[in-house]
Amino acid sequence: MNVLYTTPTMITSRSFISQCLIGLALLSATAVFTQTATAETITGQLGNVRAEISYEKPEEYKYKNVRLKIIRAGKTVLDQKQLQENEYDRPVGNISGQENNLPVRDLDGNKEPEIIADFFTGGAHCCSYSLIYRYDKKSQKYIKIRHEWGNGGYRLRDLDKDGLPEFDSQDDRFAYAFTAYAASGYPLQIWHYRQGKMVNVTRRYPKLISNHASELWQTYTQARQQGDDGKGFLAAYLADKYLLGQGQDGWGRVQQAYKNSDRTKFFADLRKFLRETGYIR
Ligand SMILES: [Ca+2]
Ligand SMILES: [Ca+2]
Repeated sequence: MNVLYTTPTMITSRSFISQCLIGLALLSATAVFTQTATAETITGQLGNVRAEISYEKPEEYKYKNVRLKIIRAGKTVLDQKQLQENEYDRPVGNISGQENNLPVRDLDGNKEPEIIADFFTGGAHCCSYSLIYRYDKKSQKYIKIRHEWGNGGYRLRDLDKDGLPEFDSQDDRFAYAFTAYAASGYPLQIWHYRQGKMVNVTRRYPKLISNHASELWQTYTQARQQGDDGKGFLAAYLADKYLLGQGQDGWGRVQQAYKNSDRTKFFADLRKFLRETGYIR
């Protein structure tokens, strides 16, 4: 498949996926030789909170004895066996590949670190997800949520410079929506974590959305030059434009650009899809 169609965001997730496909055994996790030669751990720490995911290397794609431990000031407060929800799910450390460590970060600014355990479910593309653990002071236990990233992933970046990381991602619902995977485009999607929940805060970043929309338009142009109809990129571009409150302007450009014979159906499908996905409100 043609990968020249990728936007910078997609390249990030692609490289993550290829990394997974090349073989998770190559993940630069720390080898621990205490129990068996195949046991590995991924660790992370912030302040006195330390988290460890341990597992045994894949055998017929199954990761064995996948276990998460969270240790506070030397005391183990969580020790969860078979942490992943499916026996084929593989721990990937930091999904973005920026670090090899398990992310232990204060995501919401309450001075208490959260733990992000990322998994990849296998398959050609799909899927990755995060289990995010926060400490509940009342019960003195960790409570987790699961967030799906689909074919892509995320990068932890402090986009608004407030000292707390955002999850810089893309809307995976656009995968295969109008075209093949390789020619799919994705609107920008930014999440943050507050009070134990993931919140979609994309609309708070108009400048980033605007840049993203321009990149999608460029990718659309390149796709057209290479013989693709570019529908996947036009769809994502229009979604970005709706996020900016520029839906009408976006439609104008899309309708001017797309002249293929299925245009009436494409525009109707696109409008319906953008309604269903919440871009058209
Ligand atoms: Ca926190
Ligand atoms: Ca921030």
